Amino acid sequence: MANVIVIGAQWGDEGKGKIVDLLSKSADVVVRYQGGANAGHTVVVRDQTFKLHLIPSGILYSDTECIIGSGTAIDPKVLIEELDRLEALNVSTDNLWIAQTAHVTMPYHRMFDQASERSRGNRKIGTTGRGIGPTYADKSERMGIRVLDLMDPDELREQLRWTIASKNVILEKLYELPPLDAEVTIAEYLGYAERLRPHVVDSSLHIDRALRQRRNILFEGAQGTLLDLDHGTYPYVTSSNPVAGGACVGAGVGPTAIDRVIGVAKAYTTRVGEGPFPTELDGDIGTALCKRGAEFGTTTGRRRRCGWFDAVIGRYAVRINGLDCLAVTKLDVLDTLPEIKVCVAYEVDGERFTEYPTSASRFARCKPLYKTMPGWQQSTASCRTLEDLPRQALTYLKFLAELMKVPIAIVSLGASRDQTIIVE
Ligand code: 2SA
Ligand code: MG
Repeated sequence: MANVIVIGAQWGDEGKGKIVDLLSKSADVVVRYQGGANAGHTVVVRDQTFKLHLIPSGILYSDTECIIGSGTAIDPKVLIEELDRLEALNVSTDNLWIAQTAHVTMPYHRMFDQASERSRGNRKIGTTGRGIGPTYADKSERMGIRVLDLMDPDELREQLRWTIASKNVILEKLYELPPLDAEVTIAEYLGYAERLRPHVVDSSLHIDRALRQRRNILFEGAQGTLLDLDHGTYPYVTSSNPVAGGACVGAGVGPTAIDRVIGVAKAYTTRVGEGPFPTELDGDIGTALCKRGAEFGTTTGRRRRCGWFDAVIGRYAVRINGLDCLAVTKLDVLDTLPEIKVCVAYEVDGERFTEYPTSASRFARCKPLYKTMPGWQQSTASCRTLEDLPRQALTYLKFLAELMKVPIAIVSLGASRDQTIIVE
């Protein structure tokens, strides 16, 4: 197993949660390295389904340590709700650690996120409204509240009095919203601090000890490559770095610590929020994929846009993340289709090209060029080896691997742990 990064190779929701869950069995430590309460995956614990936003799903294995790393944006309220839920189900949270250098999402971040989206009109990003962008903006602006500030009552009071006074000007003057009461917010967050205090650590030191003990570490990305702040479809991106390189920064480890990078991609493509999406399907097939794939946001319940597999962005994800291999998920969602298309190149202004264009406006004008393949029109849900797959399904997978020039290591055919093919 060694030290592995798991990233999303598309626009998020690739099914990383399931792959991380599978790999967590052999991991000693699972580290979330970016993002915040915008992420979401559904887990089933003792017949109860619920949603995790911040806590790695490794928490369900009693021996696995889980770390919410330095590069994350932590909403204490959401985190405490998750802790309470887990504890109510007798899942121990003793092994959960929170980086003291992670940034804290405050009420004004959520208010700014939502107000800014409203004021953007048709230029809105389609954010989750969880305050992610403003939290990272304050981090860059060097006026963020970090977990270690939250743990120091005097420091927190001083910082928040000053910060809220300046945020209130924007709330009132720019967004015509009521100001926040600094003392009320301070009291609320001091309460959260006491609940979280036992979990707060120097996370990079914690991870370094695990590295020296040669324990297996899994770095879990949230969102996906095309939502990366630097390498995604800017400005329609999130405000952190989901790409593999983000794992080193967000966890506080050097690149030499990493042994393997696994990209997770759906057998088709989805995107939630605004922004260009060349292979999007507006008609019946898109609706069918959405229905069969239950494509609704875990955090917001928004309908995800659906489309064909895009090998151009797939190749881009291989390049940006240095992928060693791929996990292809939700292959079973394609089971009923008579034919399946794969985007192999784009066309813009009559010109064909095979690399992802870095200009957003050019990307928005890309027309997908497809190769059409026959469907298999039978259920793959119970396949457990590549040999069990219908011939057309195997051909489809081989074609994806060939286009992206990476081997496929895992194929997922349903939500449950056993609906998986591990390629030897
Ligand atoms: P934000 O809230 O500032 O990060 O939004 C910026 C863009 O990033 C997208 N984004 C996501 N895309 C897919 N899945 C995400 N998590 C939830 C889920 C989303 C949900 O697992 O389903 O419930 O709606 C996620 N988080 C952020 C977002 O759509 C914007 O395009
Ligand atoms: Mg998700």
